Amino acid sequence: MTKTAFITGATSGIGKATAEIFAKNNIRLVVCGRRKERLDVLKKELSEFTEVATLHFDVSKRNEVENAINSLPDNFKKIDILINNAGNAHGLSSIQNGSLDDWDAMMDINVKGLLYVSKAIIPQMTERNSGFIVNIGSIAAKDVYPNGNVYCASKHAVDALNKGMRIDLNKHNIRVSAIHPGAVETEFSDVRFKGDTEKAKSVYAGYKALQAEDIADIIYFVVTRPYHVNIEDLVVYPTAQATPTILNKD
Ligand code: NDP
Ligand code: 8X3
Repeated sequence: MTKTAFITGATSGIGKATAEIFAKNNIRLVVCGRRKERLDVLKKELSEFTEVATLHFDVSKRNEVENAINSLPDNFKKIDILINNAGNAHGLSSIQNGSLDDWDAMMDINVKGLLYVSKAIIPQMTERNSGFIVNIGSIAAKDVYPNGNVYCASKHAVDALNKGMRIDLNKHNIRVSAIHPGAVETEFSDVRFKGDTEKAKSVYAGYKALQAEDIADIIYFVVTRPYHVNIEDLVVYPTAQATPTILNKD
């Protein structure tokens, strides 16, 4: 039977690439993000492969999340696969110089946003005793690097929530997986450096970073294993990167 996936952060990067590979493999889609015009274009592109619904909302706004998910048309209400991907780093500063607004954004979006979306979708999965949740963490969930403090804390929280979900949902036959990428060349650094494109570009200069499609391939692999197989936790680096701070650049 055709599955339906709900992907947060589908307007760009990893989420968009995941929507593309899912669509080409006949998975129905609910694609989400704040930028409605991008969702509309994506829907147009992917509708030749599968049925697509769009939802634009800010994951950090509890009411927006609830209202958007409640507004799904009946034929899209049953979600088989939830990809908790929306998130970003905001700033890269020492703990003594960091901005409270950046800290709020990271905790509100990366942690509370993931919780709000999960809370709106998990009950229908527990009721059916089936479902699949993929949480997008980061190497920042496994390690801490200079000036990464609050972003790393937000992703460590995602790692803990991933484990907590797996434990609590185990008796409901719901699979829970986390993917933890190293450097992926997306809009991530544009957001981290607030539109300073030169600085953002320099993050991916001098080596071959992971591409959004590399992570999307892995997500598709994870969600298409036989039912008895759950890939719990997967860390993936570009070959040139050994740790968050050791990069073999030209
Ligand atoms: P992008 O900046 O390209 O994409 C981020 C996505 O998240 C966009 O679709 C954006 O949509 C969405 N998003 C951000 N904030 C909100 C919000 N408040 N409400 C709803 N949607 C939001 O980055 P990536 O694709 O790289 O990032 C995807 C995930 O991967 C993130 O969780 C990130 O932390 C993680 N990651 C990224 C790595 C990298 O090096 N790029 C490495 C490891 C993990 P919109 O702006 O339209 O709302
Ligand atoms: C994104 C990778 O190293 O910038 O999560 O934290 S890193």
